[in-house]
Amino acid sequence: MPELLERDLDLAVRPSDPALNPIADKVRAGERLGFEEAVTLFKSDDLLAIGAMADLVNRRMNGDRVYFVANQHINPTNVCILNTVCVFCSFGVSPTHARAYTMPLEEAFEEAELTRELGIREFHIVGGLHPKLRLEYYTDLIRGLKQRHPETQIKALTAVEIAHLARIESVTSVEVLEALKEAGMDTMPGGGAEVFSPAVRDTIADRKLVAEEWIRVHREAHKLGIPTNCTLLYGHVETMEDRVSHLAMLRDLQDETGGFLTYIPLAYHPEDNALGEQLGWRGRRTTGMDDLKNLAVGRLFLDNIPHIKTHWIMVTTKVSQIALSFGIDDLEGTVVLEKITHDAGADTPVGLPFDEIIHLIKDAGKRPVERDSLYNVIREY
Ligand code: V47
Repeated sequence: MPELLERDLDLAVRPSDPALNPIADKVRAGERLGFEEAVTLFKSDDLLAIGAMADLVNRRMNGDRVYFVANQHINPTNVCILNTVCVFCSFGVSPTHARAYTMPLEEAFEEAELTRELGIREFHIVGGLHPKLRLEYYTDLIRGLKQRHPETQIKALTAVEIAHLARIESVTSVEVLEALKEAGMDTMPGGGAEVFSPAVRDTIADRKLVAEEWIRVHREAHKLGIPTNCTLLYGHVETMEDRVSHLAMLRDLQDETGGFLTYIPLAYHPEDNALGEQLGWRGRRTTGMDDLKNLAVGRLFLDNIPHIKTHWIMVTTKVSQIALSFGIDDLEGTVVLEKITHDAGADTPVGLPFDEIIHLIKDAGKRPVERDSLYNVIREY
């Protein structure tokens, strides 16, 4: 099998961009890529060579398996004290905004109840930084969901939300994580990372949790035995160097803790947010080329993170399906009702039927594997 893979790579990769030749040699040899090499990949237009290299690395790690989870996104509130700070976000609003909502616990339980017959395995819970919702609201939410759906795992709250709760409760982030874990939180999502570069953060999310703090909260979670995900928000003002510095910080933490399950590049959507207006980018989304490149370079650079996920909500189901031949082994799940990207103009569906996910994966020549939040296999198709 490995021999066949090497031969496949030789057939598939004759980089037309000569700058990629030394990188292809390192990929063949299974060597770690450096900062400059990743920048070269981002700057190259030789998408097929980049994709073939990422495909080789992925097949070495995951064979032809493509993971997916039957999940449901629940966003308990869109009220966010950072609503004027995160200029890229269309979801968060002030408490007095006409669109502001905060779910009473019963409403969140009812939303979860609507999908009972769908076999949901993961609730993905994130929301705004509400000035008044206390830690107890979240522990009651998690405990209540676990009682009602003991078979469903809970992926909840970004590092930014954890740090916010620690601040309003005057406790440490470790204490918040411990309380959430005790209530039944299984894993943490990767949101809130955006781009770690201080210059970019100053422009798109001034005064939001800084990079080192985001990393610290994930380190703490990993040490408490809570696996987490990680993300990069690309396609706005960041440079290729900013992207790679960000990935390098994620790779360093993974070397230290091994606690990241998957990396998800997130494609910036410019509608209905101040950044999109400022850049004059209304209607100008990331392109398929950049979407596939971010996914493939993620696979090539993050050699210690076991899975790379394509978020079809942001890049469309068609790009996500093609990504399965560009190094990607995880397709975002059923989702049911997505709000954050749709508030920013996404024209993808808000959720996907289970069968359609299986169809997309099979039609890409891959093996669909239904997983839980921790990548335990539930069923192969
Ligand atoms: O943190 C906000 C991003 C994130 C926009 O861990 C935007 O499995 C694009 O993190 N355009 C939340 N992106 C989503 C997220 C996520 C999604 C799927 C799976 C997982 C996981 C995590 O969405 C935010 C922010 O980075 N976001 N506004 C926008 N206009």
